[in-house]
Amino acid sequence: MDFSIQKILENFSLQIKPEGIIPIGEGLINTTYGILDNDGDIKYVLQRINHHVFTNVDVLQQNIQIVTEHIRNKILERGEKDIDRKVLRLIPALNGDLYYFDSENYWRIYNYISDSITLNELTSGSSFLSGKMFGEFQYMLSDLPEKNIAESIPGFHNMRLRLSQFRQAIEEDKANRAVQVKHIIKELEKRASEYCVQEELFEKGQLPKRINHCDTKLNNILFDKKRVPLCVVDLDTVMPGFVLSDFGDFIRTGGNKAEEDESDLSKIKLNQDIILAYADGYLSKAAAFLTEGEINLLSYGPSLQTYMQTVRFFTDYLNGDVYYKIKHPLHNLQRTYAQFRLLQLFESSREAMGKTIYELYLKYKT
Ligand code: GN1
Ligand code: MG
Repeated sequence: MDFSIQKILENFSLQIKPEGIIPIGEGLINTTYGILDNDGDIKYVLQRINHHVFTNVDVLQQNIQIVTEHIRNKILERGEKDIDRKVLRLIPALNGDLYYFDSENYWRIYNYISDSITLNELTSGSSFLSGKMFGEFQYMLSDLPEKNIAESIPGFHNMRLRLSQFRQAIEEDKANRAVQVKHIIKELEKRASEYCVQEELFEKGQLPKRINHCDTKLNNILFDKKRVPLCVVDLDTVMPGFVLSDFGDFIRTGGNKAEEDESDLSKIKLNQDIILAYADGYLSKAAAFLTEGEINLLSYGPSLQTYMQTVRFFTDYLNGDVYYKIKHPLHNLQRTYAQFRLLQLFESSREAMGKTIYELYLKYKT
């Protein structure tokens, strides 16, 4: 094994002798490895934290510790078994910190959820269970005081902030790219005020803040081999925000028949069965704790999250690809086009979705 990795691992107390390391995961921000035992099985997950994105690693790790403990206690109270496959566990460094800093990079280790997989495609059954999973996740955190959890990225899902970053990127035009993409700028600007609805309602005192996962992508749920969800992962962005984040982002990724960065736009289509199943599962949990105002907003979730993601990929393209990992020079632009196409599809199905959501709400409301 690489000598420098070995040095890092020596700073944690592990229950195995690490025999190897392999890259895992497809995250666009952090870099993730599996640590192998002498049978070649992954036993721990090692991550290099992107500290340009998460600038306060102490706050980040503290949040994760609080959230995982809170959820662990909830699951324990219910008398469930197999707890270590249902919630992540941070392995502290030998000095007691929740990470190890090697004078250049920050590293953390989690337990590995054994026999788990991520899915690229869902069935309605697994989508329903995923909706329950994220609804339950939000519910379990709903009694955690908002002040206990800091914003690991300030204003992460704040649409107003994302738009001001977008406008700044156009103005600075660091990579000299704005002139060729004026048509997209226009399309995004046209929708700007419509998608700041949550911030506006919050200001008027009509929308609460609650703790959200803020990255409820399909690949942030681990499933067992029978496609039953086991555990919610990628807790870096768990923070106070608005309800649409967690409802919307899953549908953005799970409800799209194509990849997030699909280059053939004709392949981008909504998977209505999957979307309906997710909404059904989510509302079966969320009807009990969301306000009626939040329920009425839910149909905005998929388009709002897709709009936000379009703006973010596009902003990074204009800035010269400084945030997301890219695989080729036009990758962020390709992602922008793919997400924009998806946005248009969600926009045209929003009204029908609103009706469905309300029916589901009535079905589950007690
Ligand atoms: C990033 O690294 P990953 O894939 O978990 C991003 C999310 C985006 C996502 C787009 C901290 O998540 O907000 O939705 O890419 N995370 C951060 O796929 O910016
Ligand atoms: Mg993430």
